[in-house]
Amino acid sequence: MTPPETPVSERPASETPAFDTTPLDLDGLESELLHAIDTASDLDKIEEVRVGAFGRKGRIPALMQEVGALPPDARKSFGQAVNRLKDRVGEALEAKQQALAGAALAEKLAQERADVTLPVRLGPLAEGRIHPVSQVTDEITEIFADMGFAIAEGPDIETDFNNFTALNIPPEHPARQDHDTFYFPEGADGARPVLRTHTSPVQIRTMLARKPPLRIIAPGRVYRSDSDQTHTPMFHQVEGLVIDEETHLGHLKWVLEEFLKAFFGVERVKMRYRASHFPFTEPSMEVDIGYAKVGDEIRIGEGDRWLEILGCGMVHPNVLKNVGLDPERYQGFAFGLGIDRIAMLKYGMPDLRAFFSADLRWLKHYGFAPLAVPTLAGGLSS
Ligand code: 2U9
Repeated sequence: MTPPETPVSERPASETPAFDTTPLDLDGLESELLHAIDTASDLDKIEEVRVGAFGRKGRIPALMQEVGALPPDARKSFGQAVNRLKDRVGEALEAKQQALAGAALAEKLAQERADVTLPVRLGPLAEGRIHPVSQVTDEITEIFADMGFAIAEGPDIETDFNNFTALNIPPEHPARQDHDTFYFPEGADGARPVLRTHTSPVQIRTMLARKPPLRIIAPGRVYRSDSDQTHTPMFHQVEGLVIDEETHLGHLKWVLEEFLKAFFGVERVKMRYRASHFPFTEPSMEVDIGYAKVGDEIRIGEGDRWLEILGCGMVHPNVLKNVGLDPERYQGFAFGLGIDRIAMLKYGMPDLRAFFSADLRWLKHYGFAPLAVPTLAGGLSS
C-alpha cells in the first residue's frame, strides 16, 4: 500500500524539487479542451472555453511558463509539443466559433423574416382623417374670408352679460328659458357664468373692443341642455356680423346667397325669407333653400321642396346701444347657422350623435384626407 502523499505546499523546502520532471500530460489536456470545444452549445460558452485555454490565466499560457523551467534538452521538444497543441486547439476553437456564429445568425434571420407580400402600412398623415365638423368649418371660413370677413373667437365660458343681456335678452326675458342654458354657480359678485348658448357673445366682445366698420364671422362650440337624435348638448355654430354706416338688407341677402352657392357648389340657389323673431335682430328672418329629391339623392338649389338653413336679421338698435354704438349712425346685419346640421345635409350623414361618439369606423367613412385642404380655387372638398 502506498503511503498518502504529502501535498506539495506542505513539503519542507528542502524536499521541493528545482522543477517538476513528471512529463506533463499534454494529450490529456488536449482531449479535455477539444471535448469542451465540442460540447460548447453557444457563443458565450465557446468564449468561456477560449478564455480558459488561451486567456492570461489560461491553461496554455501556464504551460508555456513551465517550458522555461525544463532542462534545456527537454525544453525544445516540449515547446514544440505545446505549440502543436496550441495550433490544434486554436483551429478547433475557431471552427466551432464560426459554426456557432453561423447558426446564431441563421436563427436570428429566421425569426426576423419579413413578409414582403404584406400591404404597405401608411403613415399617420395618410391614415388620419379630418372630422367633418372641422372640414365644414374650414369650408365656411374660406368662403367668408374670400368676401373680406375676419374670423373672431372667444371663450366657451361666458358672462351672463355677453351671452344674454347685451344681446337684448334681459333677466326674466322668456328667451333665456328657450336656450336650455348650462349655468355655473354664482360668483362672489352674484353673477352666474354660463357655457355660451350661441357664438353671439364673440360679436359683443368684438364690438366692445373695436370700432366699425366690422365684418366678422364667429365659428365655434356652443352648449344647450338638449339631447335627442337631432340635438347634442354641445354643437357648432357659425355666426356673422357686419356693422357699418350704410348697411342694409340687400347686403345681407347678397352675402347669404353668395355663401350658399359657394358652399353647395351650385350656380343658382332658390331662397325664401320667412319673418321670424330673435331678440337681437329686427327685423328677423329665417331662410329656406329650395331642393329636389332625385331617388335617394338631395339636390340643393332647385326643386319645389324647402329646407330651413339659417336665421338672420338687422342688428337690433338695443344691441348697438348696449355696446356703446349710436344706432342713428350705425346699422348692421347678422346671421347664424348650425355647422353640424349643414354638414349632415352636404355630406349625407344621417345621425348627429355619431359626430361626437369618437367611432373610428365612422371617421374613416365620413372624414376627410388631411392634405385635401378646402380652397375656393382648388375646390372645397373632394
Ligand atoms: C350680435 C347681433 C346679432 C346672430 C343671429 C341667428 C339669427 C340664428 C340660429 C341658426 C341655427 C342658431 O345654430 S342655430 O341654432 N341663429 O337664427 N343668429 S341672427 O345674431 C346676432 C349675433 C350677434 C351682436
